[in-house]
Amino acid sequence: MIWDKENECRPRAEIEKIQLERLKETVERVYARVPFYRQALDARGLRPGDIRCLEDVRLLPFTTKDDLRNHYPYGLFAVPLKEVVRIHASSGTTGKPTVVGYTRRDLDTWAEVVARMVTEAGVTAGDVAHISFGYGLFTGAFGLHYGLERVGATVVPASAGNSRRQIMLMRDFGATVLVGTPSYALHLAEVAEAEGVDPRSLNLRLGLFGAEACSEEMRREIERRWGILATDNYGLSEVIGPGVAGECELKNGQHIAEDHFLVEVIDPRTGEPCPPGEPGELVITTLTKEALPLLRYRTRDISALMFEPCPCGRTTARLRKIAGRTDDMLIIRGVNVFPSQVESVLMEIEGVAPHYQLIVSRKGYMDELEVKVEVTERFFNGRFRQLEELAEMIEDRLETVLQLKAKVTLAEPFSIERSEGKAKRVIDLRPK
Ligand code: DLL
Repeated sequence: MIWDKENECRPRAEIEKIQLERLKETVERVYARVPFYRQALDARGLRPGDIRCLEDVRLLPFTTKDDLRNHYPYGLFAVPLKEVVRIHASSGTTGKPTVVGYTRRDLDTWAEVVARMVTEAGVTAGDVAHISFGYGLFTGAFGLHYGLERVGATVVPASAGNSRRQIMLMRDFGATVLVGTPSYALHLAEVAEAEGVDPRSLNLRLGLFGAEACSEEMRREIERRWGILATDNYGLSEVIGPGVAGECELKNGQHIAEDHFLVEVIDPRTGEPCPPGEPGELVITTLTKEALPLLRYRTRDISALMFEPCPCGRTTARLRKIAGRTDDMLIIRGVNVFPSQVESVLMEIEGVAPHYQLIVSRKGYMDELEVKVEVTERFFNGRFRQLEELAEMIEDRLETVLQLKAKVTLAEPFSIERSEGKAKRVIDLRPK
């Protein structure tokens, strides 16, 4: 099923024509209404009329999370607060959150792009969708909620927390779709098993997972434990929330809502565009947002664009699975390490559970990486020598992939803290 054939299946040339029209409108709008952008364009000697083709987007200034923070809370809004009907915010790692606003039309757009995305994954009006994202300032729950309602699914706004109750509700209400973070989905499977409930015995057939990175191996584990099809979807609050891009049932890249978002891929060091298909930092310009239009927002997420036609019939460009963020990239003894690389190694090893942490510390002048990973119950009850061998084997494999020696610590089952939202995988103890 395709939710909005007209907008999802246009020939490439038409998509680009619409993007250009909307880009011009957006630049005019922010120049007239947002002093920050007027100054930034003036400083470059640019006028809105200078944008003549899509490539001209490169003339425009970038926007960063710091710009939003420096104009906390409403300084980049392009409409008076009277026209804003909803506020969300994303928690920063430090200090104040990043605040985003929506007009009535923005909320309508949001529900539309999420409706497309959930239909892509296979949701229909016949589904019962259990939302285990936390309701609140985070965009995940409300974003999925209104999109799922729009397609006519029966929405259960369970919110996060109280995992045993979640299992009961899913079972009693006959949930067919689970919405949440991939790490929480795994935790819920664990809780179900501990309660003596086989996750596969529930009615669940589909998972809509997003808001954090999830390796292919982790996805397979979720699919196996729950007996479902697990799809990945991507978004960020600054741009709208969930609904920017999502996988169809073929799980072959995430279709971008290109009539609403213009996505570029740049080299994060130089700011120059990457050659087509090459990975780099995603930079997103909103094309239809009213309350908070953003020019060239630096997402810090690393991915690549895919333009090959998808057999599902949609013609939109797709995002390759997010490989990590430019800022969760750890540099350890000069080596770039993404938590996702470690995850891929761990998930291939029998005897370890998909719960792990990367602990980075410094001894003298040397950075050290410790990978703490839980072993499964069966292994834990085994012989000491067997555990030692397991740790050594993981160390070897990590070294091959990371080109770096890491110390592996095996932890008891269930000893690493579970998260109900985004998992915290990295503990960096190095002095700043
Ligand atoms: O996480 C929006 C969202 C909610 C997306 C629910 C999908 C589902 P923020 O809290 O602002 O918004 O965090 C955005 O989360 O820049 C990525 O680093 C990361 N992220 C989001 N989706 C994915 C994904 C929401 N599918 C930040 N894969 C983004 C990997 C993701 N990382």
